[in-house]
Amino acid sequence: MIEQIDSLKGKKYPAKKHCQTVYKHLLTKKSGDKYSFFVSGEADVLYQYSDQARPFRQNRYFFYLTGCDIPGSHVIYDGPSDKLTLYLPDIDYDDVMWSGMPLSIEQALSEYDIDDCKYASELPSVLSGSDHEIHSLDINSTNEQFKTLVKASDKDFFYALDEARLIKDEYELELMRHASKLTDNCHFAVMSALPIENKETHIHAEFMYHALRQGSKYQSYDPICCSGPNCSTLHYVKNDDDLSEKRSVLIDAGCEWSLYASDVTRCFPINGDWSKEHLQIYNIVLKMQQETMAMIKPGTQWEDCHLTAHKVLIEEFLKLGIFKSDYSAEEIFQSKVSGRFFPHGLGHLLGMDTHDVGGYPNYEDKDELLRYLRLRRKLQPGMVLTDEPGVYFSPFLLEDVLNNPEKMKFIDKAVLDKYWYIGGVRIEDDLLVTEDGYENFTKITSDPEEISKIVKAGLAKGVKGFHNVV
Ligand SMILES: [Mn+2]
Repeated sequence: MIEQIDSLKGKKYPAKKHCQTVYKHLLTKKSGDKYSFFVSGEADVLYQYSDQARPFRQNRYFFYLTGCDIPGSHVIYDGPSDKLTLYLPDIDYDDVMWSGMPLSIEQALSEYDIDDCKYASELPSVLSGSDHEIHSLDINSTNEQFKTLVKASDKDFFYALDEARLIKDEYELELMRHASKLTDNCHFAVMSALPIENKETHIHAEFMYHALRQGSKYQSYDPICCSGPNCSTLHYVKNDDDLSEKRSVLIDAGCEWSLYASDVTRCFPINGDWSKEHLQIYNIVLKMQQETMAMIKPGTQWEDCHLTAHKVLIEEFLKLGIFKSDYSAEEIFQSKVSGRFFPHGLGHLLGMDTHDVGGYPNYEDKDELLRYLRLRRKLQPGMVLTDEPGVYFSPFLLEDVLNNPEKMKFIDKAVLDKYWYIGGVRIEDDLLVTEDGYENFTKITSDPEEISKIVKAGLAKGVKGFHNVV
């Protein structure tokens, strides 16, 4: 069931419209005009040798077509008759004692934006009685029993689903704005709670506590909570080191709301005072973000934004002296050496998946600056994406540069050595592409002075200012 928020009261998740949009995209790829689709949701799965279920995560394609997160459900959309039918799992009377009564057919019809609702036991006769092709996702344990009745793994069907999910409607955007708002509050809480945080684990706990209190039971992804040199590991999730002695903190975490994601990164100095080098790097990343955000509007090729971020990094590294001024910005850009300091993409699509569908990345790209960019297309109104430049000082990533005279000639090692302790800085906001620019969902400040004030105000409260000390 979708948790209600005020702006969506009385409205249903627009499943029917989603089916129609998918069907429209499918027909652009097919010569015929009579198709259906059949998609199975996830089922409850127990851990091996245990009676405990794995955390339930609904199949995103299924949810997109139904708005339903009941385990063991299926859906059929019949294109020619424009009819959407939800199939609920047959009632397991043994389970009612433990789990209570499941949603009834009548309740499902009033809750979801569907034309009809039946039980799954009717599926074999419905599927075998169809006179046209029925597309499905890949065959797995959820739809294995129907595999002879459907056409699975059709690339045109996946294309249609992904193109539909690419452009968010107003209902989806409200869910995402809400997820972002909760995430803002969590980041603010973490920045304010330094008196009780002396391990990375405490940062993680502080974020999760405020997420759950606000009703977000699931995170969009495992929070990345790191400090000092650990910040150079892009997807650091150990989150168990001491904060003491380290001066920089990076937290990349986002709440989920009704399956829709947010994805936000903020950095701050642990005592509220930016060190000289930390602030220098922070301001470079902020400039990379500001200059690329200013380019966001319909028609912009995302690769251009990504490469602009690299150019800002190079100009600023030349000013700091990390890159030697014997070489031009263009020579350094062509050498690709900036990719060792900013190895990931500038941003990715965001939706039900944190790295959402429709970006068509090319992980085989020969250009190492573009290889990990998860969004390789022009921006369109209704796309939601992250803008998340970063600068890292990773011994692992820089090892082959340090040992390669052709690349090392651009770098002044003595200057570089002053920055290792920071680990890395990333700033990440969630943005909607609008008709004439963008809307930034992320409101938690990224201004270094304001961040410093928030951290210091928290520190001034002292440990006694917090109730949740363990
Ligand atoms: Mn991200």
